[in-house]
Amino acid sequence: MMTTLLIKGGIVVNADRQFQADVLCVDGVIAQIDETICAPEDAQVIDASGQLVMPGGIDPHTHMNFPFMGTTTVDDFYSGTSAALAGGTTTIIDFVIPNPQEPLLEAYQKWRRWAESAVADYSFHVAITWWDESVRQDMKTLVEQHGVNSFKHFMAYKNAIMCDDETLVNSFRRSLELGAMPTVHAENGELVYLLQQQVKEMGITGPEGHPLSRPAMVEAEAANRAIAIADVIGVPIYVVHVSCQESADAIARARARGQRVYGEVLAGHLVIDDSVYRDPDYTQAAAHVMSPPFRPKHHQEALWTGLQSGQLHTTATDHCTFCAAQKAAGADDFAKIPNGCGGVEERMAVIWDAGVGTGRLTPSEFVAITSANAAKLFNIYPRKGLIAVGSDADLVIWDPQASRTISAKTHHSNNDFNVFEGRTVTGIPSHTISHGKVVWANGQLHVEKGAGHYIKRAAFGDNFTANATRQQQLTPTAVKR
Ligand code: DUC
Ligand code: ZN
Ligand code: ZN
Ligand code: ZN
Repeated sequence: MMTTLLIKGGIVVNADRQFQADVLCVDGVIAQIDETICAPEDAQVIDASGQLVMPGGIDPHTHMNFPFMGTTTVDDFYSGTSAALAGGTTTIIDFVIPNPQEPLLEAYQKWRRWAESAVADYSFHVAITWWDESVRQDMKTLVEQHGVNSFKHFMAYKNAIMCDDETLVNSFRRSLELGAMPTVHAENGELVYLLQQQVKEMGITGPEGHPLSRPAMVEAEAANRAIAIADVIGVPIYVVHVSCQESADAIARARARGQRVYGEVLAGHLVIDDSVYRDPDYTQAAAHVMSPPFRPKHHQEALWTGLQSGQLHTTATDHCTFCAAQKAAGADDFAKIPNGCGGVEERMAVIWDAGVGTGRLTPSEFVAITSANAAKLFNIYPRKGLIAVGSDADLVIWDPQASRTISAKTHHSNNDFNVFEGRTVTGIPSHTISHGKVVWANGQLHVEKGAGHYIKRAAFGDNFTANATRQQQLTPTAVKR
């Protein structure tokens, strides 16, 4: 059946410009954008006057249904993508994370099955957690047959999913050959392990030990190392959840030398600081345990200026939800608290409120960092991340005047906690449209289990290189003797 939706009277905001226009969506695709469009027969019409019409958000970093640290996240793909849509995010890029020795393709198929309940579009980065010839082969199959164009490397989580340098080097080289973007969780896992033991020897076993074991320098070391490895190999690199000034500086320095390095910032790191770990209530403090941890306040300014200046590119959430009962596993040892916090529903409104609402960002810059840049960096632009004829009709109608107060009592995640609890945000979605269908309107979800599509992402082409001139400098010439 044809579905026709006309959005009338709003201001279309793309990353490059904004203009007043009506938007007609037919069968899941944007069919027409014009100053005035007359409603076709049978069209559903939304009056968007006084509101902004933006590309639906893309959260390039979530973990739904993730088995991690002895338990599994409370959000599966159904609840997690429902929450996403309620917050204006219409696409997530989640992670396939094989256990060491687990064949990549088996892990990938497992995650694809788990994601069949998704109500919004989704895609997968695949983590490289171990190395042998089969991994090399499976990376090719994933790129060429399954639309995976990015691989993730955890530089932390020793004795679990951590990559050593040998695996990083092998995988970065393979990524370059295949035209796939290597991404890193930058924390030195060896140092985290050492500091966890030292902090516990000092008698600190509560959640306040978590940030002490993962200071900014631990992140910066890994960010610098990953960037250097990528530079030598000649492959671009994307650093996930940049949380501190030192990592942001490492990225800016590399970019100033001409290297292609990209940085992602989490909504939580922009507005929450490390005082949460000193809350006397264990449940409150443990609920904020994620890695990298929330940082002393001054780091937030570095993240904002990175986004404003274009040195940092995307925003995400690392949505990875564990409830109070799961967080209780670390009551006697902070290192056993399952790492992760939510945010997939709150990201857009929190960043609008703290970014556009304060004058740090324009609405177009907001679209860039919440949608368009992720679409470009992961090669799904302009299908996603743009309001244009032929693009997917994944849209958010944004009411810049409306406010709401965030609470676990009203959010759509299965979690019993919300790290943004009590925060009142101005600027929220009145409608979310996924595939030309209204899936969120005036506080109500209208979702259909399994309606989300798996999004294949093509490999990058011939100009996929960290920096061609620098690679030429590295090309050796034998000395004739
Ligand atoms: N950090 C988290 O807090 N959770 C999931 C994995 C990660 O890197
Ligand atoms: Zn991570
Ligand atoms: Zn993550
Ligand atoms: Zn779709």
